[in-house]
Amino acid sequence: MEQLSTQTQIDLLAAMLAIRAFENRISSVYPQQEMKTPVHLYTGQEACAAGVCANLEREDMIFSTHRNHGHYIAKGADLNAIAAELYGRTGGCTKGKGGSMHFVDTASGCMGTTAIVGGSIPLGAGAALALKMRKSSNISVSFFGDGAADEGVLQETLNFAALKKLPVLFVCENNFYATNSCVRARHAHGSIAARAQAFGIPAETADGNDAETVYRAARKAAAHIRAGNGPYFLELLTYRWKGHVGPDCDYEKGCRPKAELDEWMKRCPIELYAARLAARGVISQAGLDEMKKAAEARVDRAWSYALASPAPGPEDLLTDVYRAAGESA
Ligand SMILES: Cc1ncc(C[n+]2csc(CCOP(=O)(O)OP(=O)(O)O)c2C)c(N)n1
Repeated sequence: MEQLSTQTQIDLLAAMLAIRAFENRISSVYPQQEMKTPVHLYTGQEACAAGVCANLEREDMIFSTHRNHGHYIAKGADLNAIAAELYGRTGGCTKGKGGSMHFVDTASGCMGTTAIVGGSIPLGAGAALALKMRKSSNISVSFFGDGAADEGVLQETLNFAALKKLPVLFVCENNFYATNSCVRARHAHGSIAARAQAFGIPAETADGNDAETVYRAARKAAAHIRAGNGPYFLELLTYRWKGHVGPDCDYEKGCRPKAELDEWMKRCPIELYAARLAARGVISQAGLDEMKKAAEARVDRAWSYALASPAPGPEDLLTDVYRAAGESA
């Protein structure tokens, strides 16, 4: 198999390190209760966002869910603005009105995230329809979880996307849990990808903890879509390390077995990939340490920006809520 360029390998690792550093920072400061938004952490799933977004151009669009931070960081969203959003500050990407689950950064193609489970699925297809009607060469990506795959809207959207050959990539990050409900208690059939195949959409299931496997699968998918062949579906098998919401793990509450979490933590996507790059001679231990420091420094800068940003005042309550007459969208 052809080796990825050195730059691509480094970029994949750097994206995962940035996501991990951002999420770790949230975990460590969250107990201070300064951050009033709920947070759904992405820790453990970094290879999915990094591997998919490395194949996207800035003008390609992504749509995400309540577990959105990783997708936005990998797609190149303004880190300062998303950190400020977590604190509800005016410098936030929605001026502090959205919080963690409602990031928007259109300049980087991060079009929006929704806390309605399954909501990102039709949004991605709708954007793809617009791209197609405008004869754009860009594509759109819907990220969602295994729980969202249980919503009827997935089948409706798959049918429409296949019928209209929309330039949309569906990425289901199957982390085996929807809140506290395990996939084995919900699904009669093991494969989520098979649902897309039933509509004639090419689909594959891949190891979502292996950045290069995700990258190659997404590269194939993006090439298929950009060539005008219509939608593609990826099911990425992965695992979240934290509880459904907040910085704690949830095995203590009996939500899932600790042994299962331990097994997945042994397959940390970042450690796996860093070890592979070290074995290939692409990075040294010192190089890895430098990359980690650079990720921390980016997060430090984002936090300084966020905390220096003013909180909105009462006069901001009704701004940006409705579009004024004559104002463009
Ligand atoms: C339509 C709808 N139903 C239920 C909820 C409550 N809820 C929020 S997140 C979630 C689980 C989502 O699981 P999944 O799609 O697998 O994403 P994950 O949290 O694993 O990333 C549920 C049921 C909701 N927000 N929206």
